[in-house]
Amino acid sequence: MHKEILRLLFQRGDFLSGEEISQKLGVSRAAVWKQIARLKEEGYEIEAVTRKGYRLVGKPEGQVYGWQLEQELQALDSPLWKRLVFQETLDSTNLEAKRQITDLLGKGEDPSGTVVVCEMQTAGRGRRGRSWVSPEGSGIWTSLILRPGIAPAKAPMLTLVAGLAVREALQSACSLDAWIKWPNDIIVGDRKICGILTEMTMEDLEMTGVVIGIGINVHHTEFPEELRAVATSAAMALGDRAPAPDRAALLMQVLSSFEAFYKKFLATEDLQLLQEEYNQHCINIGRTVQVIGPAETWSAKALGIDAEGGLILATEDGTTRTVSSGEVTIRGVMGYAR
Ligand code: BT5
Repeated sequence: MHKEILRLLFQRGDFLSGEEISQKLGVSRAAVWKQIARLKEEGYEIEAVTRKGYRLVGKPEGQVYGWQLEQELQALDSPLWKRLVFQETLDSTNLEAKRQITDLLGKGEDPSGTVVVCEMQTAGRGRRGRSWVSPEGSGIWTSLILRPGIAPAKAPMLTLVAGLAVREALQSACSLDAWIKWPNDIIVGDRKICGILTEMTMEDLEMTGVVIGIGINVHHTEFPEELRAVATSAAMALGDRAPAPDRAALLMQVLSSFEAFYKKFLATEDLQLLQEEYNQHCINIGRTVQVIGPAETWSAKALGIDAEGGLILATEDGTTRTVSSGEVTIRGVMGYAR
């Protein structure tokens, strides 16, 4: 029952009388009082004022993250993002998104516009079987479900659309000087703050859905040894300058930025209208990069992306070559990105 009281207090956002709570839940005022005491013991700060009632003033962030997301998604009132699936723990939000697609299509419902979010992933995934470190409460672990009605070969371009959205959101929500590292990383300083993994679901050679997985490090103050040199979080990058952003607010910013870029993508079904903006914010452009292919590693200068999201490179022998994201990995010559 104490969680019910918490939900009521959270939804009200102001004072709620003991009388009203007891009526809503069909319990005595004394029972309400007892549960309020229990919530306080669990770390919730609840103000109690005679004749006004109770008000939630402070909360352990993680515990109300799901409700907050639900409310803020409603407030966003977006024609694109319509449904939230929140779970404390998931293997991977991308896997859950794929399960949602199968389940909902099986019931004749449309899964597009679903936003899957969790507090913690036990099997967070990167590309090519790599793993994504996603501890509890530290980041935004989310997967967006879309059914754009495009050819499957065009779906990887949505990684770049999402990259633009995350970069813009980090800049506008917390003034972080964020850059895109082609094709799927967001970088602050020379370190990775976000990774994006786009996957498709297929049935009988038809694409039934696209899942855009986004992991943003927000509250981390440290990383496992193997990531220390390459990873950062909003909290670490901001340091004493500002508090880390509220995860729900940052995610809403990502969703609304995505919506605007996605509209432009759908207008041409490629990146023509986004190419220029992408190149402006892509850290690799104008720099020499190491291109790591399956058989060889070579250096080239990155000139920009083409309308399909491929990276156009000026090679050392003076020719121009375009590589696709499925084909190569790139690194800076000095460090991870630069
Ligand atoms: C990515 O792969 O960068 C895509 C990561 C996508 C994660 C999201 S979280 C929500 C959704 N659900 C999922 O299961 N996945 C998505 P890739 O480019 O392959 O980079 C993976 C590499 O990044 C790893 O091999 C590590 O070196 C590094 N890495 C792992 N966890 C990290 C973290 N939290 N922060 C920065 N780097 C990390």
